[in-house]
Amino acid sequence: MNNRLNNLRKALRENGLDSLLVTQPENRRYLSGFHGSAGYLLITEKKALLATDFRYTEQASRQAPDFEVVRIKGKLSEWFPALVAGASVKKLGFEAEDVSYDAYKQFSGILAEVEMVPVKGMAEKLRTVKEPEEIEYIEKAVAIADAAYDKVSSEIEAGMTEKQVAWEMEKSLRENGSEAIPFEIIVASGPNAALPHARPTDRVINEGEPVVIDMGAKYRGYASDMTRTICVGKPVDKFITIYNIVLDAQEAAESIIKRGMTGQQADSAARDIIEKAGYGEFFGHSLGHGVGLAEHELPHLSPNAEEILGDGMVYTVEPGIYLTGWGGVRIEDTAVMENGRTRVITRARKVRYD
Ligand SMILES: [Mn+2]
Repeated sequence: MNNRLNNLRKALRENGLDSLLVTQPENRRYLSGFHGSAGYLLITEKKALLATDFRYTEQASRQAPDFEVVRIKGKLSEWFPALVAGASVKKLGFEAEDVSYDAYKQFSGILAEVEMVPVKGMAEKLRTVKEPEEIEYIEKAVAIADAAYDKVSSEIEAGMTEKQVAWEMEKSLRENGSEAIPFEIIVASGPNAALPHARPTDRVINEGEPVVIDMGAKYRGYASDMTRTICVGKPVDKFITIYNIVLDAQEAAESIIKRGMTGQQADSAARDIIEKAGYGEFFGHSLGHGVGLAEHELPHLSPNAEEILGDGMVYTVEPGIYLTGWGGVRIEDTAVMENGRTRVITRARKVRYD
């Protein structure tokens, strides 16, 4: 935990700041250990303060031993100036992507001698490289989703609705130990499968058509993310053709993506195959994203991502092809970079057609 604070202080120095106000929930948890849903971290070279209200002060003291817990009450204008003044802050970074315009006005209007400096991605970048314990938690979240998927997918029949399948998956995630549902489960059948982020509907699943199922579990705060595309009954030829292109692209990417590549190069590893097969324009999203305390985080594996991939990063590999009016195929694994290579964590059943 101390290591995380040290790394953040190093980033502050590199950015010419003497302090950071952390408001983003996952960053707050990552840096302090505090799980509560409300609170502010004020981190300086010497101090680590966690300001939270009555509901959370006891929890904060237990979960964030490296932080001094400050109980706050009432309006921001009543407690924020004292908090900042007590920490002898001059150049205070704030998380520009998290602080609302209204909150910013309140923060910046309070103390004339404190300069508020917007920062982007400072704690997020630290979160990109996982510690062994974090990888363990993600592996557990992956295993929970794998078990739920393997059980429920074997019970899917024509005539069930998307919503019914999604609910069975949700129950099974919980039964297998998921502490929350990190994002709404996608079950998209037939033409609905052409929408990458479809919501489950009352549509009845028919034989021969694609069914995209995208789901994840949560364990000790860490998420997993996976997608499988299946077909009830005998698939039409078109399904097999599209499916095999997507699977080839995914397997190629999983063997090609290595330490030192940019997110863009990683993305190309799959995109090149889909483009060569003539479906490039139907793969309209990026190949993958980081997974951790948030189900979508850094790094990006996308056509314009310049960040370099390295050991300890956890990311999804999820190529897809979407054809309006027909449907779509997406196959997604969660993976970790280890010893310079991509190690796939997801083990949920994956259909293969020869
Ligand atoms: Mn994903």
